[in-house]
Amino acid sequence: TNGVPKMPKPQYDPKFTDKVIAATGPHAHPRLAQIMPSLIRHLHDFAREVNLTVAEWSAAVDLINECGQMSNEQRNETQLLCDIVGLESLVDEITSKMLATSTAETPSAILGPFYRSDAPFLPNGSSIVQNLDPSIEWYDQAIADSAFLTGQVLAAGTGAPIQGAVVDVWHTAPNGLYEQQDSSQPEMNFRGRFTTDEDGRYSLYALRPVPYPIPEDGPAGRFLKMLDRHPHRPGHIHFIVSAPGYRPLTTQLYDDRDKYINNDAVFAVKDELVVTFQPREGDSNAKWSLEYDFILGRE
Ligand code: MBD
Ligand code: FE
Repeated sequence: TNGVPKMPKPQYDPKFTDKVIAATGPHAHPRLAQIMPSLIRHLHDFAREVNLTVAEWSAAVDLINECGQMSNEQRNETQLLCDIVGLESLVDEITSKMLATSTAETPSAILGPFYRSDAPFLPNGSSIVQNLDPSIEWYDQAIADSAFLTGQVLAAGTGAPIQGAVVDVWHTAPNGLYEQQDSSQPEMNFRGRFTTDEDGRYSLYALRPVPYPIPEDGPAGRFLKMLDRHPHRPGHIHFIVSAPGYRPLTTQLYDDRDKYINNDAVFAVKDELVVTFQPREGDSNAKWSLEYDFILGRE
């Protein structure tokens, strides 16, 4: 194809990779000693397979450096770079398969780059939608998508409700922006932590989520464009559900109305996490409702 170099197959020193692997010392960190031979072998095989040039390797180093430079506690660009090559989803899947104690557990999904660990604790039945006002450009959509979310946090195996579990939830505004990406939103908008009652139940008002493009204003987005890929994620609501004695569950729920449900730019959708919002009658605060139980595995 045009502009792409042909691939001659030079001969390389067959002992080079073994020499690099053998440089690891006897007192190396044990897990690193276990995994580095594989990483080195795959990296070297990859570089030889594609005849990676110094210019290309250097461009990759620049890309990763640029990701690191623009990362902070509110946005993790290196993580986003991993997301678009499916690495965060793959690692999440490996981890949950390694640690699951029961097939009943709610499947996990990736954290993503926009989590904030210090969302406010709010009472059950309150709203994570702050200062909704008709002057906001997406006001009408927020009303049309207003949703009541409820469900129980349950123990895998016994199905017992877990009292005092924390449901940490976050999603974007109808403009597709998380509050820290959008100076017009109040601090911590669409974020909150809810503590389950004696029936293990949480409840809150939120919005049906909208599809949105992952940020294209940084190196990860530039890379996506170079791959001729779209940036869209299906509408999703993030959750971290935690309780003492149980493994914390990081997951996302996806709205089945979404056209990107089978075409997620970061490859995080799982069938069990796709939900159907139901029309809600007799509640002036919500046009839709969703009931979803989270099932946690033992630590
Ligand atoms: C997101 O909002 C997100 O949830 C993930 C996983 C990646 C990029 C943006
Ligand atoms: Fe997200």
